Amino acid sequence: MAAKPIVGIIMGSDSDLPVMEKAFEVFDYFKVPFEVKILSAHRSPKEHAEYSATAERRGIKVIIAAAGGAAHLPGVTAAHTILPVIGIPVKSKALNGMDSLLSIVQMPSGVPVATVAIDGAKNAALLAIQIIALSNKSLIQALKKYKLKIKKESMNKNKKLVK
Ligand code: RP5
Repeated sequence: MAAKPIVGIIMGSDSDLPVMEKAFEVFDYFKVPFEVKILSAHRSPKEHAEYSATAERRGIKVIIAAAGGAAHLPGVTAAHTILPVIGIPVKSKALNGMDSLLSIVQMPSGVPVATVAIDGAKNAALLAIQIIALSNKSLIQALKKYKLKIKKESMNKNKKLVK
């Protein structure tokens, strides 16, 4: 039987999926079970509200919400839950994602959304894992190993570049 998801990943449209693949890879690497839903705060508002409001009692620990343009999805999600919400601004055609970024990062005081870079799905997943690791010793060890791995990779690459 598949493990119960502890991370909820939502996005406003299936057009966000290619950006989100990077997050799926990170969760697979750390063996963190996650679920993925396409839910829009303006196209399917009732379904989105229901999902956000019930996530905590279903065992979800962190929600990642990706959206582009007038990207209200992460903020509206945070309005419905006490879970930490990480917003990913998806690069938009008209404004290159600056609209998405500002819509997500400029949440009014009292309803926070942690915001990563435009198309920053990998960092969103790592941040979610770091939050979950606070109460999960094996994830702490896995994160320490991961830090060492990226340090080694970076040093090896730099050795080849600099004499
Ligand atoms: C947002 O509008 C989605 O998150 C997506 O980034 C953007 C464009 O959606 P589509 O027109 O591609 O469905 O709701």
